[in-house]
Amino acid sequence: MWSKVEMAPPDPILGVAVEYNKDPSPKKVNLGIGAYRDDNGKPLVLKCVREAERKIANDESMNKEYLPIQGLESFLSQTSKIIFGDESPAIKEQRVAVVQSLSGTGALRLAAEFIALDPSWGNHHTIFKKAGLQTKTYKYLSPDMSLDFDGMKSDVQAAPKGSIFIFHTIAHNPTGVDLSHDQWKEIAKVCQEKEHIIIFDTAYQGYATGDLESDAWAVKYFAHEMKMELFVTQSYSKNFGLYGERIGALNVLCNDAETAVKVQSQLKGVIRPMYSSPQLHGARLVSTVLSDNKLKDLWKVELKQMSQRITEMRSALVRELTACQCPFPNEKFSSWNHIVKQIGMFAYTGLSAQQCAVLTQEHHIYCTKNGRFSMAGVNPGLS
Ligand code: PLP
Ligand code: TYF
Repeated sequence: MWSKVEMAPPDPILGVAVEYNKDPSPKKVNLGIGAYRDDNGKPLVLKCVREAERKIANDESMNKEYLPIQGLESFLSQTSKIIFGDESPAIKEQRVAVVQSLSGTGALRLAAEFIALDPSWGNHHTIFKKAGLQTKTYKYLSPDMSLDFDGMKSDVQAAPKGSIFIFHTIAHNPTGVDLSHDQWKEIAKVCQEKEHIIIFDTAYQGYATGDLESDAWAVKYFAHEMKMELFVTQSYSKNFGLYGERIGALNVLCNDAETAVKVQSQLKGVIRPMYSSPQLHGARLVSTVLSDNKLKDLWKVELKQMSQRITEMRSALVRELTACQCPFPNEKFSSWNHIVKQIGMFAYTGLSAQQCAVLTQEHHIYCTKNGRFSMAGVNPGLS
């Protein structure tokens, strides 16, 4: 019955790890997946997470009952504050409908399902359908690796009224190129005029500046200054190092508290037939850390350490490439400095798929074919 099923292509990012694992060379380096590694190239479990796990393990009152559909209440109340800020008027006015999700990917999927389902957004539903459920891209990066702001803005402007835009809150993957505050302001104005629906995808909060507050600037500007209704997805994979726990959230910012209650009820309707209720452990870990000031401070210190190490590795890589007079990816480049200017977890090197293949075949360096290096995979032991 299933013999005619064709082989699905490997995931372009996760497939790199499969190839890496097959390579017997002791020199091999994995710059594929965006997952933090320490100075020795090893995965890192944060101290605050270990401490939270000990607390949970020793607490006999913590059972393993099912969570409610929307998730762990103590997690939900904390997670919105992380992105909108402790003093957020939107939270105080109870205008945020929030549900726990299977990390950032799950949150995005919930947002898409909600948009497709909500009858009051029939027009957007039609747009999705008319487009054959296809997505379109907007201009973002210039060939010289700077932001193509004019291109982006004109695409946002030219899109049909009420289009759905996904923006990366901070530390754009894969380019490492973000908008300035002034550029965000211009984009926000256009989005408001065109009544676009914005989904802020937040997978790297804390990884750009090392500071949670400043990394959430764009979301807070759209929410509090522009007073726009928004979707905000959150992932705790990177900034808590909780990759396998699959913990995240979807926040839907509404104009009033009454709407937020109705929206959350609809989100529960999306969740129930998909996976019934979310997982407990990751939510408990995050909420244990966030509700204990000592652990929360430790988290912030550890997050800063991770982001700083990556920044240092950017400089070190450029230093080494420059010292050995490594040729640039192509004639459009006159230095490797774009790697230092980029922020977040990745370096978008400008290397072609062919050049990446040479790196892998001749030097056992594994990266995605678009020339993206996960900078967390770089460490001082490699030079
Ligand atoms: N969005 C972006 C831009 C990402 O890079 C990632 C991966 O980290 C995600 C969302 C979601 O990842 P996860 O499902 O592991 O939280
Ligand atoms: O871009 C990355 O490396 C991260 C991790 O299917 C990731 O976002 C990669 C592939 C994937 C899910 C997450």
